[in-house]
Amino acid sequence: MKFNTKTIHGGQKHDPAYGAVMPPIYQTSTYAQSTPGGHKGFEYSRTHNPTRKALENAFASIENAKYGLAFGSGLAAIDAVIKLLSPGDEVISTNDLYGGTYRLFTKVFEKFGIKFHFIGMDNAANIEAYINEKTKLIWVETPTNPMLNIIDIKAVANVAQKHDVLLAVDNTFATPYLQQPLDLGADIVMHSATKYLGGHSDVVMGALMLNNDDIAKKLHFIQNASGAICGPQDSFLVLRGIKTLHVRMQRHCENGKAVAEFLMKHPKIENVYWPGFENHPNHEVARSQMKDFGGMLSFTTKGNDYEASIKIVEKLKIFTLAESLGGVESLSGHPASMTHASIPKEEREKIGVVDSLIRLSVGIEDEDDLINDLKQALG
Ligand code: P1T
Repeated sequence: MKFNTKTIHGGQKHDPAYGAVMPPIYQTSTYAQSTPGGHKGFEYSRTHNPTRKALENAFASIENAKYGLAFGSGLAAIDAVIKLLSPGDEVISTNDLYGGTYRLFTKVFEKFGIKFHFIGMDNAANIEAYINEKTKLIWVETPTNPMLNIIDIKAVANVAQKHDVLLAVDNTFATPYLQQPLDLGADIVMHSATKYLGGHSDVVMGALMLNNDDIAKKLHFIQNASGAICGPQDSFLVLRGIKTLHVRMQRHCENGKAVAEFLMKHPKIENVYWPGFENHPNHEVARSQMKDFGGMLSFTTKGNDYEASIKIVEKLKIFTLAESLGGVESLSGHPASMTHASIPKEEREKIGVVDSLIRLSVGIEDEDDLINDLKQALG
């Protein structure tokens, strides 16, 4: 089955009770048993729920995975992956990543004796210097949030395999429409399904997809034991969102390109970070591992003018100033004070998250309206 069919039918069966085409919302915490253990495969909704199961099957299908797991948020999904580790283990992570992931790693898990190295991974060869016998996991975001750096998944996977280290890829910005990290050698794919998979800014959810039986068993255990699951209503909404992922992504990419090219030519703009530009440092890698360049981009104003940047986000009308991304509507964000405020200023400035940086999640509205909105705000 090809991707555009999988988004609609992947892993799905019509409901056995009445043939409902859409999976019903099984709004139940528990299931009747005829005798202890005599049930129809479902006993308690933290462990399993038929609506969540339908969604997890869809998650697996769109990432070409054997297993899919749904969590109450993207961070809950990441939390489950780190719980595969033990005190003393080490993780090598990209240094440009969602602020909340950085906060989870440094403020929650360092306390439990897990060590994190945050490094630039533009060149996969950088990673080997940080690998030792305690290294258990490499954590990659690509494209990164918010600098849109591109990391060569295949090259990192080669390093991970050579040293018998797990590779997890946060595929939130790209979505499986653009890139499928498991096919490139990653062991685990993670999503903030809050973003493009849900697609309508109405749900907070996380996803993990993988092929390895043993790791899947461990993650299912953690999902049930820690209990950070999502409810059936939210499962239904994300399942519905996934059905239009391919058409939404196509438009996100078209509009993203138009906005990036407009900003690039604007006299008040200094830098535009978008992997579709030929002078983007890893443009060729993006071209080879992604189908298109996505709907996310960041930019700075001339002279790194903080005041000017704040004025722009205040004046934008169609782009709503808000946390999050990946919904049908366009959003603007100021990473330094919003999504990446939990990263110390010196650390974030090293990777380019300066005070004038604005991040855009380009939605699927009419391209002309989006450009005109930016024109008036910049004017
Ligand atoms: O918000 P949540 O569903 O828990 O997902 C966390 C997360 C993980 N990974 C990436 C790449 C993300 O962008 C996020 C969430 N990001 C935002 C809320 C944001 O505005 O960047």
